[in-house]
Amino acid sequence: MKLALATTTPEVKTPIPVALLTGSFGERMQKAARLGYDGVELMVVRPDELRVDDIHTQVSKVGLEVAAIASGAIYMTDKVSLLASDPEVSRRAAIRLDALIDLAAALEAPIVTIGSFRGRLAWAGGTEARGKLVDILRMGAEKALRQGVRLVLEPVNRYEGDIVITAEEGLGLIEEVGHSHLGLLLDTYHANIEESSVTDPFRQAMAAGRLWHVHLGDSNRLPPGQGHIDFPGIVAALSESGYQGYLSAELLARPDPDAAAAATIQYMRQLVP
Ligand code: LER
Ligand code: MN
Repeated sequence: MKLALATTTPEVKTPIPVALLTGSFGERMQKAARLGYDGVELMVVRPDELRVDDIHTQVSKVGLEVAAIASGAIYMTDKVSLLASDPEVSRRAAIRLDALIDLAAALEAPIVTIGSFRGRLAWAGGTEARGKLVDILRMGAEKALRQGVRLVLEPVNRYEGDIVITAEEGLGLIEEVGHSHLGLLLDTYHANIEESSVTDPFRQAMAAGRLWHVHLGDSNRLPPGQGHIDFPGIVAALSESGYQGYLSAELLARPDPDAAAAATIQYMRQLVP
Protein backbone atom coordinates (compact mmCIF):
# COMPACT_ATOMS: atom_id res chain seq x y z
CA MET A 1 0.00 0.00 0.00
CA LYS A 2 1.14 3.51 -0.79
CA LEU A 3 0.27 6.94 0.63
CA ALA A 4 -0.79 10.01 -1.34
CA LEU A 5 -2.40 13.37 -0.67
CA ALA A 6 -4.85 15.39 -2.70
CA THR A 7 -3.67 18.76 -3.99
CA THR A 8 -4.73 21.03 -6.84
CA THR A 9 -3.09 21.59 -10.23
CA PRO A 10 -1.76 25.11 -11.02
CA GLU A 11 -4.84 26.38 -12.89
CA VAL A 12 -7.07 26.02 -9.80
CA LYS A 13 -7.24 29.43 -8.12
CA THR A 14 -10.23 28.95 -5.80
CA PRO A 15 -9.48 27.29 -2.44
CA ILE A 16 -10.68 23.68 -2.25
CA PRO A 17 -11.48 22.70 1.37
CA VAL A 18 -9.98 19.19 1.00
CA ALA A 19 -6.83 20.11 -0.97
CA LEU A 20 -3.61 19.88 1.02
CA LEU A 21 -0.32 21.81 1.09
CA THR A 22 0.45 25.49 0.43
CA GLY A 23 2.80 27.18 -2.02
CA SER A 24 3.39 26.93 -5.75
CA PHE A 25 2.78 23.58 -7.44
CA GLY A 26 6.50 22.85 -7.45
CA GLU A 27 6.81 23.74 -3.75
CA ARG A 28 3.89 21.48 -2.91
CA MET A 29 5.53 18.58 -4.75
CA GLN A 30 8.73 19.15 -2.77
CA LYS A 31 6.80 19.27 0.51
CA ALA A 32 4.90 16.06 -0.28
CA ALA A 33 8.13 14.25 -1.08
CA ARG A 34 9.89 15.62 2.00
CA LEU A 35 7.00 14.48 4.23
CA GLY A 36 7.44 10.96 2.85
CA TYR A 37 4.38 10.61 0.60
CA ASP A 38 4.66 8.20 -2.32
CA GLY A 39 2.32 10.06 -4.62
CA VAL A 40 -0.08 12.94 -5.21
CA GLU A 41 -3.70 12.90 -6.27
CA LEU A 42 -4.16 15.85 -8.57
CA MET A 43 -7.44 17.76 -8.32
CA VAL A 44 -7.90 19.22 -11.77
CA VAL A 45 -10.52 21.72 -12.94
CA ARG A 46 -9.52 22.81 -16.46
CA PRO A 47 -7.23 20.23 -18.02
CA ASP A 48 -6.89 22.25 -21.26
CA GLU A 49 -5.14 25.06 -19.32
CA LEU A 50 -2.38 22.81 -17.98
CA ARG A 51 1.21 22.54 -19.13
CA VAL A 52 1.36 18.79 -18.88
CA ASP A 53 5.12 18.44 -19.42
CA ASP A 54 5.87 20.91 -16.60
CA ILE A 55 3.60 19.03 -14.21
CA HIS A 56 5.14 15.71 -15.16
CA THR A 57 8.62 17.12 -14.56
CA GLN A 58 7.76 18.70 -11.21
CA VAL A 59 6.15 15.50 -9.92
CA SER A 60 8.79 13.09 -11.11
CA LYS A 61 11.88 15.13 -10.27
CA VAL A 62 11.08 14.77 -6.54
CA GLY A 63 10.40 11.05 -6.95
CA LEU A 64 6.59 11.15 -6.62
CA GLU A 65 3.96 9.35 -8.69
CA VAL A 66 0.60 10.74 -9.77
CA ALA A 67 -1.65 8.39 -7.79
CA ALA A 68 -4.86 9.62 -9.41
CA ILE A 69 -6.50 12.42 -11.35
CA ALA A 70 -9.48 13.66 -9.33
CA SER A 71 -12.60 15.27 -10.80
CA GLY A 72 -14.14 16.50 -7.51
CA ALA A 73 -12.93 20.10 -7.81
CA ILE A 74 -14.65 20.51 -11.19
CA TYR A 75 -18.10 20.51 -9.68
CA MET A 76 -16.99 22.56 -6.68
CA THR A 77 -15.58 25.40 -8.77
CA ASP A 78 -17.30 25.31 -12.17
CA LYS A 79 -20.61 23.61 -11.21
CA VAL A 80 -20.16 21.23 -14.14
CA SER A 81 -21.38 17.66 -13.54
CA LEU A 82 -22.28 14.56 -15.55
CA LEU A 83 -25.90 14.63 -14.31
CA ALA A 84 -26.43 18.41 -14.54
CA SER A 85 -29.97 19.65 -15.12
CA ASP A 86 -28.92 21.43 -18.32
CA PRO A 87 -28.02 18.81 -21.01
CA GLU A 88 -25.45 21.22 -22.46
CA VAL A 89 -23.62 21.36 -19.09
CA SER A 90 -23.82 17.58 -18.86
CA ARG A 91 -22.30 17.32 -22.35
CA ARG A 92 -19.47 19.64 -21.31
CA ALA A 93 -18.88 17.44 -18.24
CA ALA A 94 -18.52 14.34 -20.42
CA ILE A 95 -15.97 16.21 -22.57
CA ARG A 96 -14.11 17.21 -19.38
CA LEU A 97 -14.06 13.55 -18.28
CA ASP A 98 -12.49 12.60 -21.61
CA ALA A 99 -9.82 15.25 -21.07
CA LEU A 100 -9.09 13.98 -17.56
CA ILE A 101 -8.55 10.48 -18.97
CA ASP A 102 -6.10 11.86 -21.56
CA LEU A 103 -4.33 13.80 -18.81
CA ALA A 104 -4.07 10.69 -16.61
CA ALA A 105 -2.48 8.80 -19.49
CA ALA A 106 -0.01 11.65 -20.12
CA LEU A 107 0.96 11.81 -16.43
CA GLU A 108 1.09 8.00 -16.03
CA ALA A 109 -1.68 8.16 -13.43
CA PRO A 110 -3.48 4.80 -13.15
CA ILE A 111 -6.83 6.19 -11.97
CA VAL A 112 -9.44 8.89 -12.73
CA THR A 113 -11.96 9.47 -9.92
CA ILE A 114 -15.70 10.14 -10.24
CA GLY A 115 -17.24 11.28 -6.97
CA SER A 116 -19.38 14.39 -6.67
CA PHE A 117 -18.60 15.23 -10.33
CA ARG A 118 -21.31 12.74 -11.36
CA GLY A 119 -23.98 15.19 -10.12
CA ARG A 120 -27.39 14.04 -8.89
CA LEU A 121 -30.30 12.06 -10.29
CA ALA A 122 -32.61 14.78 -8.95
CA TRP A 123 -30.95 17.37 -11.17
CA ALA A 124 -31.10 15.27 -14.32
CA GLY A 125 -34.76 14.20 -14.15
CA GLY A 126 -34.99 11.53 -11.46
CA THR A 127 -34.52 7.77 -11.66
CA GLU A 128 -34.50 7.73 -15.47
CA ALA A 129 -31.18 9.57 -15.34
CA ARG A 130 -29.58 6.41 -13.94
CA GLY A 131 -29.45 5.00 -17.48
CA LYS A 132 -27.76 8.19 -18.67
CA LEU A 133 -25.07 7.80 -15.99
CA VAL A 134 -24.59 4.13 -16.93
CA ASP A 135 -24.05 5.16 -20.58
CA ILE A 136 -21.61 7.95 -19.68
CA LEU A 137 -19.63 5.62 -17.39
CA ARG A 138 -19.49 2.92 -20.04
CA MET A 139 -18.20 5.36 -22.65
CA GLY A 140 -15.71 6.76 -20.13
CA ALA A 141 -14.49 3.28 -19.21
CA GLU A 142 -14.06 2.43 -22.88
CA LYS A 143 -11.99 5.58 -23.41
CA ALA A 144 -9.99 4.74 -20.24
CA LEU A 145 -9.28 1.27 -21.64
CA ARG A 146 -7.95 2.81 -24.86
CA GLN A 147 -5.72 5.14 -22.84
CA GLY A 148 -4.47 2.48 -20.41
CA VAL A 149 -6.06 4.00 -17.28
CA ARG A 150 -9.04 3.05 -15.11
CA LEU A 151 -12.09 4.93 -13.81
CA VAL A 152 -13.24 4.65 -10.21
CA LEU A 153 -16.72 5.47 -8.97
CA GLU A 154 -16.87 6.80 -5.40
CA PRO A 155 -19.86 6.34 -3.07
CA VAL A 156 -20.57 9.72 -1.46
CA ASN A 157 -22.79 10.29 1.58
CA ARG A 158 -26.48 11.16 1.26
CA TYR A 159 -25.90 14.86 1.99
CA GLU A 160 -23.59 15.20 -1.00
CA GLY A 161 -25.20 12.86 -3.54
CA ASP A 162 -28.25 10.76 -4.40
CA ILE A 163 -26.86 7.91 -6.46
CA VAL A 164 -24.25 5.44 -5.15
CA ILE A 165 -24.15 6.14 -1.46
CA THR A 166 -22.72 2.77 -0.34
CA ALA A 167 -20.12 0.31 -1.59
CA GLU A 168 -22.84 -2.25 -2.34
CA GLU A 169 -24.73 0.26 -4.49
CA GLY A 170 -21.47 1.16 -6.21
CA LEU A 171 -20.65 -2.46 -6.99
CA GLY A 172 -24.20 -2.90 -8.35
CA LEU A 173 -23.86 0.06 -10.71
CA ILE A 174 -20.40 -1.10 -11.80
CA GLU A 175 -21.85 -4.52 -12.63
CA GLU A 176 -24.63 -2.83 -14.62
CA VAL A 177 -22.06 -0.88 -16.62
CA GLY A 178 -20.20 -4.15 -17.10
CA HIS A 179 -16.80 -2.81 -18.12
CA SER A 180 -13.35 -4.07 -17.14
CA HIS A 181 -12.07 -0.50 -16.61
CA LEU A 182 -14.66 0.79 -14.11
CA GLY A 183 -14.05 0.06 -10.42
CA LEU A 184 -14.63 1.49 -6.98
CA LEU A 185 -13.06 4.20 -4.82
CA LEU A 186 -13.97 3.99 -1.15
CA ASP A 187 -13.61 7.10 1.02
CA THR A 188 -13.35 6.30 4.74
CA TYR A 189 -15.22 9.51 5.64
CA HIS A 190 -18.24 8.65 3.47
CA ALA A 191 -18.13 4.97 4.52
CA ASN A 192 -18.27 5.98 8.18
CA ILE A 193 -21.50 7.90 7.53
CA GLU A 194 -23.29 5.36 5.33
CA GLU A 195 -22.02 1.83 5.98
CA SER A 196 -23.06 -0.54 8.80
CA SER A 197 -19.44 -1.61 9.18
CA VAL A 198 -16.46 0.55 8.37
CA THR A 199 -14.25 -2.44 7.45
CA ASP A 200 -16.59 -4.90 5.64
CA PRO A 201 -17.10 -2.70 2.53
CA PHE A 202 -13.34 -2.69 1.95
CA ARG A 203 -13.26 -6.50 2.13
CA GLN A 204 -16.33 -6.82 -0.12
CA ALA A 205 -14.99 -4.49 -2.77
CA MET A 206 -11.65 -6.34 -2.70
CA ALA A 207 -13.43 -9.71 -2.96
CA ALA A 208 -15.23 -8.34 -6.05
CA GLY A 209 -11.84 -7.35 -7.50
CA ARG A 210 -13.01 -3.75 -7.86
CA LEU A 211 -11.34 -1.73 -5.10
CA TRP A 212 -8.75 0.35 -6.92
CA HIS A 213 -8.41 3.53 -4.83
CA VAL A 214 -9.06 4.73 -1.25
CA HIS A 215 -9.60 8.23 0.19
CA LEU A 216 -8.61 8.93 3.78
CA GLY A 217 -10.49 11.22 6.13
CA ASP A 218 -11.60 10.61 9.70
CA SER A 219 -15.21 10.73 10.96
CA ASN A 220 -14.99 14.55 11.23
CA ARG A 221 -13.03 14.71 7.94
CA LEU A 222 -9.87 15.63 9.81
CA PRO A 223 -6.62 13.66 9.43
CA PRO A 224 -6.77 9.98 10.45
CA GLY A 225 -6.41 9.60 14.20
CA GLN A 226 -8.30 12.82 14.98
CA GLY A 227 -11.81 11.32 14.86
CA HIS A 228 -13.21 7.90 15.70
CA ILE A 229 -12.76 5.75 12.56
CA ASP A 230 -10.92 2.45 13.10
CA PHE A 231 -8.00 3.02 10.70
CA PRO A 232 -5.95 0.09 12.06
CA GLY A 233 -8.98 -2.12 11.29
CA ILE A 234 -9.37 -0.73 7.76
CA VAL A 235 -5.66 -1.11 6.97
CA ALA A 236 -5.73 -4.68 8.35
CA ALA A 237 -8.77 -5.52 6.18
CA LEU A 238 -7.04 -4.05 3.11
CA SER A 239 -3.77 -5.78 3.84
CA GLU A 240 -5.42 -9.17 4.44
CA SER A 241 -7.31 -8.87 1.16
CA GLY A 242 -4.18 -7.93 -0.81
CA TYR A 243 -4.82 -4.24 -1.55
CA GLN A 244 -1.76 -2.70 -3.16
CA GLY A 245 -3.16 0.63 -4.29
CA TYR A 246 -3.06 4.11 -2.81
CA LEU A 247 -4.52 5.47 0.40
CA SER A 248 -4.95 9.12 -0.51
CA ALA A 249 -5.57 11.91 2.01
CA GLU A 250 -8.59 13.94 0.95
CA LEU A 251 -9.55 15.75 4.12
CA LEU A 252 -10.17 19.18 5.60
CA ALA A 253 -7.06 21.33 5.48
CA ARG A 254 -7.18 22.19 9.19
CA PRO A 255 -5.62 23.80 11.12
CA ASP A 256 -3.86 24.57 7.83
CA PRO A 257 -3.10 22.62 4.64
CA ASP A 258 0.52 21.85 5.59
CA ALA A 259 -0.25 20.76 9.16
CA ALA A 260 -3.03 18.43 7.96
CA ALA A 261 -0.66 16.82 5.43
CA ALA A 262 1.99 16.33 8.12
CA ALA A 263 -0.46 14.94 10.71
CA THR A 264 -1.87 12.47 8.18
CA ILE A 265 1.43 10.90 7.23
CA GLN A 266 2.68 10.87 10.80
CA TYR A 267 -0.31 8.74 11.78
CA MET A 268 -0.60 6.61 8.62
CA ARG A 269 3.08 5.69 8.38
CA GLN A 270 2.71 3.73 11.61
CA LEU A 271 0.03 1.61 9.91
CA VAL A 272 1.57 1.49 6.41
CA PRO A 273 5.36 1.19 6.90
C1 LER B 1 -16.41 14.64 -1.84
O1 LER B 1 -16.92 14.63 -0.55
C2 LER B 1 -15.42 13.57 -2.06
O2 LER B 1 -15.19 12.71 -1.23
C3 LER B 1 -14.73 13.61 -3.34
O3 LER B 1 -13.78 12.60 -3.45
C4 LER B 1 -15.80 13.53 -4.38
O4 LER B 1 -15.43 13.92 -5.60
MN1 MN C 1 -13.47 11.34 -1.51
